[in-house]
Amino acid sequence: MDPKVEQFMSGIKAKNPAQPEFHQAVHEVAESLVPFIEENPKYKHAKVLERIAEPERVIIFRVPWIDDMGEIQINRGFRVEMNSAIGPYKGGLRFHPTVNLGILKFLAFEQVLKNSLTTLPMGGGKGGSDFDPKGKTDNEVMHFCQSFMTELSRHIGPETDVPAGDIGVGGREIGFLFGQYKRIRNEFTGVLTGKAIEWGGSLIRPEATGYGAVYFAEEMLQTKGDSLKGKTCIVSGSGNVAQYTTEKINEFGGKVVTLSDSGGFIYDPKGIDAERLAWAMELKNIRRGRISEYAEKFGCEYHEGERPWGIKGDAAFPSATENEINEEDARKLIVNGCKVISEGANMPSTPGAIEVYMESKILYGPGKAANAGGVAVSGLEMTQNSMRLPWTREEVDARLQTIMKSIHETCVKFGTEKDGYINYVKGANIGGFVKVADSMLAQGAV
Ligand code: NDP
Ligand code: 2IT
Repeated sequence: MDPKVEQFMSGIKAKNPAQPEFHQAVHEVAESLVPFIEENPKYKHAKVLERIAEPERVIIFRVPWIDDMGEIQINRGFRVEMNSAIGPYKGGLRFHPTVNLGILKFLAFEQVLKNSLTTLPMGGGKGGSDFDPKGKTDNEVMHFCQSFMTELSRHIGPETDVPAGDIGVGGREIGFLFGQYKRIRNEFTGVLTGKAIEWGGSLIRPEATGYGAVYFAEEMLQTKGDSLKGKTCIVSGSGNVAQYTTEKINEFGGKVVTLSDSGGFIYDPKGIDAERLAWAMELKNIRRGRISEYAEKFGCEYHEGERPWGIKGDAAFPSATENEINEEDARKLIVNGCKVISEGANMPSTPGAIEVYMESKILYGPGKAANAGGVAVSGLEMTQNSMRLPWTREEVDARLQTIMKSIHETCVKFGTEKDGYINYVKGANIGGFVKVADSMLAQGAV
């Protein structure tokens, strides 16, 4: 390891003990940025790297609520306000039992660079709770969301901090959170994104992360004169990102053969076409069932407790969660002929897996570039809320495509190596950093 990176990381680890995901995210970025900062000493003297690794503010709070049995439950709520150099804090809320401060700091850190890449004026933040929505009734989810927002409402606002969805937070939760914010503050504002279309949401926001990850894959393939048409695709997850990734791959003429959840994965060699996808979406979004039921319904394989990376495919779209592809999985993908990986999830590949991609010189789009379409359309939702004028589907989709192309160009600009290989990790890290860093320099030691 570069001794300068090592020295920087030992400081980060000492200051942020027991936060392995945060260390991992900062390390990946530091490997790209330390050499860049050496060449650009203005950032070094202003300690920009040290500053961006320290949240501007962290809020941790108790979330008490009463379940359907009348029993008091206590969860922990968080909001990490990471960086506001280029706009109000912006980033999702995650409700999942694994949520802790270290996970949210990794996500907020990634979000700062991702949001910068979108070209829109958004700072970075992330929040959530260790609340587990699985097995809870709508009524319990509502009571939890109301209690969570009762505290969070003091810290957010359309010009301050604008949360959205992430794992475990979709349209239902955003509705309950928005309702409580409006009631407490007596303001109808664009304080959250991912709202329903009838009350201030944007068309294409539910689709945006998945669509964007597919647009990004297509951009990467075009650098090789290739496309997704006719390609077999491995998708993990079966939530928001996985669903719309599958929809867009189908539109591009590819074939999706896997979906997964925390129980295992299904392998459908016939392909998850529009009709099967509609069934899976009803299963996941309305009945809130398990992906194993898909295998029962359509008579295909279900691999309990496994992830789909051993299945043969040309393209992979990890769309479930962090560290879901390890080094061994990455090797399996390469051996099976995978040519492109576009990350819908945040940090789904371990450092060992990323090394395998780099050695094999395949097309690898890291999450902060490939999944930025979601937050980009959140930014467009904020614009429409400010104008009080909604755009059509076509208008939003065209802007999303333009943004994904621009992110790709930024990666090419900052990530192309001497031998012509496009290192999208380096490109995204440096490309995202420059705008934030220059803004911090201009704004002084804040
Ligand atoms: P959802 O809650 O809609 O879906 C999450 C999916 O991932 C579910 O299938 C879930 O399975 C699975 N999953 C979650 N945790 C685990 C785990 N620990 N092990 C195995 N499977 C797991 O979330 P999203 O689709 O919104 O988010 C998926 C990923 O995309 C996350 O990494 C998120 O941060 C990222 N992302 C989301 C954006 C958005 O706009 N929503 C934007 C950019 C990135 P199960 O149902 O069993 O829990
Ligand atoms: O990780 C992400 O970019 C998101 N969960 C979306 C954030 C947002 O504000 O739309």
